[in-house]
Amino acid sequence: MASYDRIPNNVDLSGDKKLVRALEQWLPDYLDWWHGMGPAGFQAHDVYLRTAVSVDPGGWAVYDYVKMPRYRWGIFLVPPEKDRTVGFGDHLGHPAWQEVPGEYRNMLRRVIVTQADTEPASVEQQRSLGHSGPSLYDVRNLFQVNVEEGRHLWAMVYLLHSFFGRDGRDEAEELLARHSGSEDKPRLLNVFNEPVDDWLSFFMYTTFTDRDGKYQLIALGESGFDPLSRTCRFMLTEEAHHMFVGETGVGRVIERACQILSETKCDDVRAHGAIDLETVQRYINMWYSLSLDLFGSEISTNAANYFAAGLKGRDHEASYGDHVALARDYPVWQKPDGEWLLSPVPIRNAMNEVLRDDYIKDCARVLARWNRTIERYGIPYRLRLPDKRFHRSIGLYARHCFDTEGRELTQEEWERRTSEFLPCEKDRAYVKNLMVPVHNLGKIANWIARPVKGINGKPFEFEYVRKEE
Ligand code: BYC
Ligand code: FE
Ligand code: FE
Repeated sequence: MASYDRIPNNVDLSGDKKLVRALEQWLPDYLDWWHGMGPAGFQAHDVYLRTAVSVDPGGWAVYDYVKMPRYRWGIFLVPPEKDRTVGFGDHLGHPAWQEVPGEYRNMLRRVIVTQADTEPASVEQQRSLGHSGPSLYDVRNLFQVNVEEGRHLWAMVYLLHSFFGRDGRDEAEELLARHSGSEDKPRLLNVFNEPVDDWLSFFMYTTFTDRDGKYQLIALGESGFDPLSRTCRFMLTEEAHHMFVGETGVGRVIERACQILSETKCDDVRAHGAIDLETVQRYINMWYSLSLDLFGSEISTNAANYFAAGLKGRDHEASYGDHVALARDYPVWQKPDGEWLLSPVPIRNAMNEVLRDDYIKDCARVLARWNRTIERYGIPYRLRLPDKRFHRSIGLYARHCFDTEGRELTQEEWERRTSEFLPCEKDRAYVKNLMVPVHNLGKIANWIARPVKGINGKPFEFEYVRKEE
């Protein structure tokens, strides 16, 4: 495959002068954004990073020290499938589109822009965390996630530049102009405007919010617009690492609490400088519920239109018997006459809920693994996922209050009991207080257990991040 050095790729960039020109114009703006909004204070450090260099299953990545602004952000799509067809919706069985179908141009642009917007948003949200990393290993993982989210932005900008002409170039600029938490130009989806300013939040975010990314990418990986599908399927290979960082990060916080509980026979974990399981539960409640909002409304004509058009499918669409999905209903909690009931909704309109339910099952598997750690220490505490109606701000439940069991509360009860469910000021202050950097070789903060192994066969003691000579 032809290569073009400045931007590693498998899309024959060197043969497409117009696209190269568009990307080269965008590149300096991207770098300005990365310097201004990317990881603060570590831009000149050497970081032991993996870089995507191809799409071969066994060898897509190389590991080496890199200064982040010089990371080689590449454009990779999984190889095309011969004679691929649209797998669902009204165009089932038609050849997959290699160009944007005119009638769906706006819809597609909107989905791609929404996906794209989350990638730089996450980098902005996490930009200050390097200063308080619990170990060099963790700081390296943070930066790995950050550069890959940067690459995911490249992946979407490639689609905008290649297939949407002038509009696409304007959208690509806007992606660098909106900022997480900004008053006048915020990011598009709510969670991406929340601060992520402590490491427990970072690990929750990479567990729950990146996992929404996984499910949205799976759904877009089914797309009948082939370049989008192929781009998203390659992004998923990187997403696995982000969720590894989250799940093992929270897992090590839990492990540390358990070590203290069993070594000291004292149930005041905070007295020993670690994070108690009750606080972990409240952080789960918060980040899980915020991430559930990212699937959109339970009943959505947008979702029905995306499905009908063949643009956004279900998780493993091929595993379903019926890809037209016109004849079935899907149960959704509704309150038709004063009582919450699972009521049927035509399944196309419930596609957001279908995907959300698959996500919920995946999250439940993560919690089961965390609980196994607690069980191993013989501690009777168990972590749980709250009900899906708890603490929602998008969709049918947004105007109601629920406890974590899904019992409806009055506004007054909710206000009185919030600190039972969600991290309160005291929790946040406590966690924040623990966030002091431990950047000496082989050392780790007291509130988190060591990882079982290092990166790419290196030991935990490896110098994953080092200052320029
Ligand atoms: N916040 O029919 P509805 C990732 C809006 S994460 C604010 O419910 P739809 C990553 C909606 O735009 C994956 N607004 O929604 C993770 C609409 O607005 P308009 C990102 C929201 O369109 C970590 C209105 O409410 N990828 O990759 O079916 C680190 C009613 O719309 C929200 C995608 O999201 C919200 N949460 O579904 C880095 C995939 N939810 O039209 C990266 C692309 C809804 O009234 N996006 N609204 O102005 C989509 O497929 C859909 O846009 C959504 C929403 C699933 C997000
Ligand atoms: Fe991403
Ligand atoms: Fe991610």
